[in-house]
Amino acid sequence: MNRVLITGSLGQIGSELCTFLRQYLGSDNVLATDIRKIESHPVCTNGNFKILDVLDGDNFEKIVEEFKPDTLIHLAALLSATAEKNPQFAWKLNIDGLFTALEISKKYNLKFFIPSSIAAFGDNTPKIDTPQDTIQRPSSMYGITKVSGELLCDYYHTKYGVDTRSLRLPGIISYDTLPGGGTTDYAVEIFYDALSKGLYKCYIDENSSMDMMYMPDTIKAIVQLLEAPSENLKHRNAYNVSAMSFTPKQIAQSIKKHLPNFEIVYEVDPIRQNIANSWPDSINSDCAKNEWGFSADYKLDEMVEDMLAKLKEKGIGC
Ligand code: AKB
Repeated sequence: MNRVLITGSLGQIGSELCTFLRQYLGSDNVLATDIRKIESHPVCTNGNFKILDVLDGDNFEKIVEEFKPDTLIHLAALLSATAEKNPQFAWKLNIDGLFTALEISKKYNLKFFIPSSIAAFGDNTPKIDTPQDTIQRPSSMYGITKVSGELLCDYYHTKYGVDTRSLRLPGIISYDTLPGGGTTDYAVEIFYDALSKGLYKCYIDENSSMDMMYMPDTIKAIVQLLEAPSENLKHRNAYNVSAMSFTPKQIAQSIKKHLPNFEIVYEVDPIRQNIANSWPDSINSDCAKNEWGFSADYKLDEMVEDMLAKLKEKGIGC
């Protein structure tokens, strides 16, 4: 990976991955793209940036021809809660967009990364210590696009030799850019409301356990996977990765250690709760560990301490 084009760069993962890769590879070697431009955003001002709708294949190809990347990181997608509200468009963006990106990767011989998700599992998947290879019958449209995406990436690898790689990401917790439209977003929102209001109304039931990972571990995992020797990757599309698994009640308890007056109340949203109920409680990341050395540095308490410190530095709650 020497020269990277990123789609969906203004999203939660894209914005931080872009900043990291500009430092890691040199700013000239990263092209950030997104469907919109935010004039004052560091992703748009601190390096190469272009507007790209991934459904516009001609423009996508033109941008690749001009920039000549060797790697495509494809992050443009709808997340689970938004996808459930607009399933037709979710299919179009998540699958047609992926198809276009894979066709371009085939034509220009690009290494390819796309996030899959814990959403690729469903009700009849083993919920605890979910294995790498297991039943995948998701019930959400987002999950359906993620399983289809895994299969498409496998197809392009075995049939055309495209170097596709993917991670089944859990909920990602970060302090830079807010997530948008996911089921696990509560685990980020809770920090903002804890600091600014001392109270969080949680839309997920207090005892619903889901896998999560802090952004520094997420960036590390994406880069490590992209740099792993191809021959080591037996489960390319996609690897289970998780750093911690907790319930709203458990994260609230951890936040209370720093903010003793913090209160959490529950107003469960049935759409997002249904999605959460269909996902695993905790997934097994052993294949990622064994095949390319995945490891995560942050568990719940370390993540909470760092999040609160970083958000205070940003002036949240002051
Ligand atoms: C979501 O909640 O939709 C995402 C995910 C787990 O893929 N954060």
